[in-house]
Amino acid sequence: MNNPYDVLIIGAGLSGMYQLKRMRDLGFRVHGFEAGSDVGGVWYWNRSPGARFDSESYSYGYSWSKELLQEWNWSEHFAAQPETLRYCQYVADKFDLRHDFSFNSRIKSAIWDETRRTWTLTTDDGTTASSTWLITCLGPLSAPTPPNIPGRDDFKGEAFHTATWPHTPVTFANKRVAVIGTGATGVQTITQVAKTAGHLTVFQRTPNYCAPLGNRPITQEEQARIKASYDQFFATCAATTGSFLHTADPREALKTSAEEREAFWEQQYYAPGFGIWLGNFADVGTNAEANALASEFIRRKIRERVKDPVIAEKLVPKNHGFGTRRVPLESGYYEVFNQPNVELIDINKEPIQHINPHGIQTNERTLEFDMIIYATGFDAVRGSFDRIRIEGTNGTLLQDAWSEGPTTLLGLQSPGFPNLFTIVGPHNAAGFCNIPRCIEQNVDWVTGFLIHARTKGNTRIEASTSAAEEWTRHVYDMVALTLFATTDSWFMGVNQNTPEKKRTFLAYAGGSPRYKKRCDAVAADGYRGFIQN
Ligand code: NA7
Repeated sequence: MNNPYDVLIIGAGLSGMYQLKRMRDLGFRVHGFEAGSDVGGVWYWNRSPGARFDSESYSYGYSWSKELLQEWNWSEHFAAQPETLRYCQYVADKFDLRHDFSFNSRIKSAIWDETRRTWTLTTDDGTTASSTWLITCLGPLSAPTPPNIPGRDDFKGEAFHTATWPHTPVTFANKRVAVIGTGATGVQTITQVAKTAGHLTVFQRTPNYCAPLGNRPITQEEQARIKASYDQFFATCAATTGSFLHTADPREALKTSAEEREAFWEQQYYAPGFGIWLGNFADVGTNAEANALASEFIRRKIRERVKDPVIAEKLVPKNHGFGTRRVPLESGYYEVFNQPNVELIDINKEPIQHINPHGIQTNERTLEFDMIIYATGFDAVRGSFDRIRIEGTNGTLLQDAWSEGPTTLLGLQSPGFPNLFTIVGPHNAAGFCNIPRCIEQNVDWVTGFLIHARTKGNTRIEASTSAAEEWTRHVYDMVALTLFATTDSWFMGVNQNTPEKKRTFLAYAGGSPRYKKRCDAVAADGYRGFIQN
């Protein structure tokens, strides 16, 4: 029996949109399913106040259409969520992408049939579709985790997780607002909510090393210069570790004089974007002593910006090193804590006991709120896979196959799950990347493989166990050269609200150029490590 589709895609974010376009342009019969009511993925869901890029806008958009690059005008160096969502919608309109997606269709299961060499998807309303190839474009941060605080559902006021923010306007004026969580999203939300809230209470578990974003509008002259420089921007991104416009300074902090270090950090701290993190001295991410010096610089900055030394001390990270978690970029975050309408609660000292209909009960106080905002993050990378029943050969569930940590080949396939490709899957460089740059690499590589299969007449591709084990070892070897594993973060698959998940590194720390080189070598060698027939 013929499949109605050659390729099915789950997700209409930046990966799904591009993957669908490539498949359709090449004449594959393709269809996509998306849980949201429109395209945009992360930018469709995360409408929380202050949500915006930490990548330079012009380094983020798709690179594959020169016409699109010239047509689209980013208004700011780091665009806000509404503009990025408009960008995704513009792309969908321009290339007529919605036509081949079913929206409001959350996939519940994906089942492999070995005899027919077919994947069958079932949506939450019972619709089914089958194809030879299945490509997941789920995004690494799309399984939100509201906190497991007793009584959460009893709260009678407004309550939102930042990743499922309402599509209708939310106001904070004269309201008593609580924000739980101080990761990148919490930092953006808190800064924005503090502007108008009657009173804001921030519940913090772990303070982060935040640094100024340095955002500003793009002037007309800059716009012209940006449009003339795209080739150069993308060439720079292709050569840097994380595909950002920033890359490590070859000097080492430990071999640089204290004055020179200080001057460099001072400049990088105020420079726009990730310069202070990704453009730091080469040893800051790998050597604990160098990292301690950089951490101390940022701690000093926090103490300078927060007037009350007791509050400042609560905001100073002490249990991990600078840059071992993703650095939240901010626009006036620390100054928020100088405002009389803002209170910071360290929940290590004053734990939340439960949520009641009117607010939050800590071990010391009963606090009343009109609104509670959960900025409590995601079940990263694995979570969106685990929320679908994905059944491979012999009925094996992907969730079980990855329970001790994922085993993948290039982060793009897992043994036992033939014909399933995972764009931005675990152990893929895209998890550590200025993500559209790595999405394009992932999509182009998978597309090349499917063209190869079509040419050869192959209808089954499966990562071999030995090749996947070798890649997984390499992933762990690479992260061991860095300081990332020294702390808990979503990179390490740690989220307080998913205690059942094993702590395991989920990205690839070897850098995008090394990753791409490896992918290209595998392809050049007839897709070595993949069993094809
Ligand atoms: P993150 O970075 O995972 O941050 C989640 C925050 O929520 C973090 O401060 C957590 O504290 C806190 N959290 C989580 N669960 C709880 C509970 N139960 N109680 C109190 N506090 C809690 O997610 P974000 O959305 O901010 O950012 C994710 C990425 O999106 C970011 O890296 C950018 O790439 C954009 P913890 O640190 O675990 O102590």
